[in-house]
Amino acid sequence: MTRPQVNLTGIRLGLIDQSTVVKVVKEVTEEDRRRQALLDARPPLDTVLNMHDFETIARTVLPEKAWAYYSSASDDEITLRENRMAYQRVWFRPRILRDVSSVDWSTTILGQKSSLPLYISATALGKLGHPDGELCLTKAAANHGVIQMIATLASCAIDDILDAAAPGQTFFLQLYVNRDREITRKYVQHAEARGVKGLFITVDAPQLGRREKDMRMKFVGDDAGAEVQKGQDVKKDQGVARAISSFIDPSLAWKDIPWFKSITKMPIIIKGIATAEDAILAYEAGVQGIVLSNHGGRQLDTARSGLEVLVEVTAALRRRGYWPDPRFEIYVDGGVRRASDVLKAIALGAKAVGVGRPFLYAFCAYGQEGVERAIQLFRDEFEMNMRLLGARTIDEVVPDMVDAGSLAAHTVLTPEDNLFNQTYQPLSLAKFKEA
Ligand code: 173
Repeated sequence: MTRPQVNLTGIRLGLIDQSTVVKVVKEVTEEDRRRQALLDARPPLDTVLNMHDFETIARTVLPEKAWAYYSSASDDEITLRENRMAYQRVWFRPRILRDVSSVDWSTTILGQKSSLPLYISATALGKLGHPDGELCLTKAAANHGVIQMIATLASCAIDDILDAAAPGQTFFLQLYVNRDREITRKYVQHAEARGVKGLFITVDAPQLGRREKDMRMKFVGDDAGAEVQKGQDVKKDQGVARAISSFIDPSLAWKDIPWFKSITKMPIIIKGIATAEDAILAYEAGVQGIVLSNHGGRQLDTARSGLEVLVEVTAALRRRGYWPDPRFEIYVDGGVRRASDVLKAIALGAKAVGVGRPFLYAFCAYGQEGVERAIQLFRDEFEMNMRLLGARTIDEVVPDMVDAGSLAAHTVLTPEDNLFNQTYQPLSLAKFKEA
């Protein structure tokens, strides 16, 4: 079959005649054998009980380079860990005797149905961890009514992802803005024409954070790179991420927002807001939403957690009379591992949360089935936690159900999160050359 090829640009690059494609048979290496043995020894999927399990299994079975890229965060990885800790500083105030025999945790995100109050957030380079890459997410999301945000730097081409979709399946697009705006325009318009329902413009990466775990693994080129960068010359000595990020435009500014509105009718969401000041500017710019995010701790280290920023943002928007406003949705991402985390964010005003690494690790460890299991585990946790919280619907998850009084106090001691501490891999220091 001949099929059109599309890259970052969304431009059709021409047709490939499959009869001209030379098949290369790869030799099975010692490393391949070692990895296969690890894959064979994975815990049975029904013994995987939470997102931390997926993370630790992924860490064991992934090639070192892939693990380093996915798990790394910037500088001392303080924000990476704070994203998790912030959830521990919010406590529930559950209500009782409310007849919780039936509970419903479905919602809408940008007017689109979602079976859970979360979406699969964008993560790059899925094929470093699984041969099917992001398609594992697509197929699992289709079976469970979950929305997938497609990453600009996905290993799979956007059209391959959309071609694999079930009828009516919902997608959002995460966008890195190219220095060449014509490329961005075509990419965005192509996504819209193919039915993508929301444009999440990433604004927290004018330069990529230094991720030392990743940088210690020199980028050795293979075929799992981002589809969008195929055929381009990339810098290979600074880790995977830096190697492929040079096209991102650091000159992006508020003045560019009207241009995005002029090229698409998709709702526009600004991803990477970290202060009330910028949330106000976003509202005034007339976009449909914001993601309070520090990019999974991968950009400015010691930036605050999205959850903490959420409290500041809703208060500031409310003071101005901007919020609540059904035309402006607020999302949070970073550090979410449990349905209870999601419910805390919702109680504090989030419409939904983004979950990135946990789904990535689920497919690195078990492919599509792993993602389906991860979604099922979230469902089970929603059912239990909503009953115990006394909320029958997502609308009943209200601010009075949480005590966030300690959230901004960064020194409060809480019981340790043992599962997270076991999966978290401390940074390593410089190594001497072998004698
Ligand atoms: O977090 C990332 O790794 C990321 O978003 C990215 C950005 C540019 C190139 C590669 C990855």
